[in-house]
Amino acid sequence: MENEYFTGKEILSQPEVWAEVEKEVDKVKKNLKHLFSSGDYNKVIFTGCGSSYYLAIAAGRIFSHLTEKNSLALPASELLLYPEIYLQKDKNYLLVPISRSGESTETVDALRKVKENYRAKILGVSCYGESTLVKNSDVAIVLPGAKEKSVVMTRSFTSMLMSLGFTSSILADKIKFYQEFQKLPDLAREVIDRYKKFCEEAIQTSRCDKFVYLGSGPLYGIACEGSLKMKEMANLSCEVYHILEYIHGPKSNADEKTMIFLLLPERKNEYLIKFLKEISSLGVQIFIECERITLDLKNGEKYTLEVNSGLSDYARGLLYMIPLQLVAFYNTLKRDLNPDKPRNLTQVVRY
Ligand code: F1P
Repeated sequence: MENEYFTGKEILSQPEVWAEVEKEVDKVKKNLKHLFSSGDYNKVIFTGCGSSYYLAIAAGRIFSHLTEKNSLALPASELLLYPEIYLQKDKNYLLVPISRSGESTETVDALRKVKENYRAKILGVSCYGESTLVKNSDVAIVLPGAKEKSVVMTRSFTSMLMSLGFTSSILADKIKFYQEFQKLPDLAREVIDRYKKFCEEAIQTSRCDKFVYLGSGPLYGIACEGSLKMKEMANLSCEVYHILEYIHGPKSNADEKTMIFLLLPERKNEYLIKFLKEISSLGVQIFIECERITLDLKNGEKYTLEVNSGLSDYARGLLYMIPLQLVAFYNTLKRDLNPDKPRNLTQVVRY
């Protein structure tokens, strides 16, 4: 069934496509190191639109943790509408514009404007080597193997994020993290083999029509992207929050038709344990993604997906992404919609 749609094939192709990412990063490794060491950057700004903005959020958090450098993730439109909030004339910036097409209007315009008006170097990330974004970058990571026929981004999102995971590990000189990203293609295969059917059944058996995505730290961008897949393909309204924010108001909307995707970090944290107890009492269905469920977290949750990866939260988020893409895909089919033909959307948004 997945193979009848470009989107399905592209989701399932991720293990093979991810396996090529390291080589593409390797091609520009020297240039990346030079770009990073040659500028005394006050701030690194990750930017993009839509999925690529959510990617910027996830990548920025990985980058800051690994390199211990300041970073900021912004929708490209913020740099066009309010540059004065984020940029100063006497500071040095490394701008990291991210775009599958390399042609989204705000991303390309923001890149040009920042370059013209501020002291900035550009590290572009795209799937298209001939794109405007790549042509205007000082150094670019290009992932042609992650291009897609589908309108919605799946493997391009994960592959570009992975390339920035490798990049952050290289710039921080942290081999342990580099090795974590190397393990991802094989682990992705295992997650798909173990959980494809599980995701399909979770959607088939549920009566939920409200979807909430909760993730913190490096997993927040992943939660945002999970919710965007459900919106774009299945045309459902979704909410997304940093985990504990959910109890500060949004929980008032929770009922038996609410499914909460909880992207658990691997840290034993008293707040998370209390949180899980509280949401378990709301009558919602909980879909947990975690490294391995610990006893005190077994609280009557309905679906528990353990990736069992041995990775830190920073690399593991990529494994959490695949099931979120799958549940959105299956819910689209359940609603008799075509995942390859999302309403009102085109592959590239230009205006
Ligand atoms: C980003 C984007 C996607 C969206 C749609 C249109 O494009 O807005 O998030 O799903 O496909 O394009 P890009 O800048 O990464 O090419």
